Amino acid sequence: MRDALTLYTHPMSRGRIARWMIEETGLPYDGVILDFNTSMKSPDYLAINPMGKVPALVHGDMVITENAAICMHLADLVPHKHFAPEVGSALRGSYYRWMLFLAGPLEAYMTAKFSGHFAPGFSAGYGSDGEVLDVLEGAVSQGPHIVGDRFTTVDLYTAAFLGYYMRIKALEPRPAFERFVEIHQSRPAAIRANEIDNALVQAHPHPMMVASTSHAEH
Ligand SMILES: N[C@@H](CCC(=O)N[C@@H](CS)C(=O)NCC(=O)O)C(=O)O
Repeated sequence: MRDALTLYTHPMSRGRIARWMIEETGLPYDGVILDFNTSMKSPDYLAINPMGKVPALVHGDMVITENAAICMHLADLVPHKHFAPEVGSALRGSYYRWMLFLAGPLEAYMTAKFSGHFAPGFSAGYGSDGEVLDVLEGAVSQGPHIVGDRFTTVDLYTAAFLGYYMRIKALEPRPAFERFVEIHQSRPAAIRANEIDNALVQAHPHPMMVASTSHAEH
């Protein structure tokens, strides 16, 4: 029997990215909802993720944190679904490139933008003047898939990431971003994941947000 999978998340968090991915795999899993500032900072959870953040995935007795790592790991568990290009192929290199581009420069840029404090473009991975967004816009404008000609975890992570930041109004919508999100968020697993989290929002409100929309999250 496969080692058990447990997803620790909150319905108004970036844990929605991991939820969508785990729903894509079709693998059975347990979802554990943690609340901000309370159970997310409990000794029991800090023993799992010392950052006290969601999402985290426990697979057997192994902990995986960081959305990008969780998504790539889940893709590897279902190789027949081809969510990740073959190891060693050129496409695999491109897959790593974009996953890490989002997890690194783009996430750092969004955090800097939110706080209003940007590092000098010369040393910051995200460059200057929103270059990182222009580059991503170029990537999502080329077609429905960023890597190769089929849906991969890069498409999921990008669509979930852009959708998340546009919904919380931290990112100004661009037509190319909206189009890309719309294409991929109509996948049955994305719809299912949203329904699961939407149903949990009322019981697990975000301390800093009013849960008003069907896609509310933080
Ligand atoms: N880079 C992380 C970000 C995780 C993160 O910051 N999660 C936020 C929610 S969106 C969180 O758990 N915040 C609670 C806290 O820091 O107390 C990832 O992509 O998994």
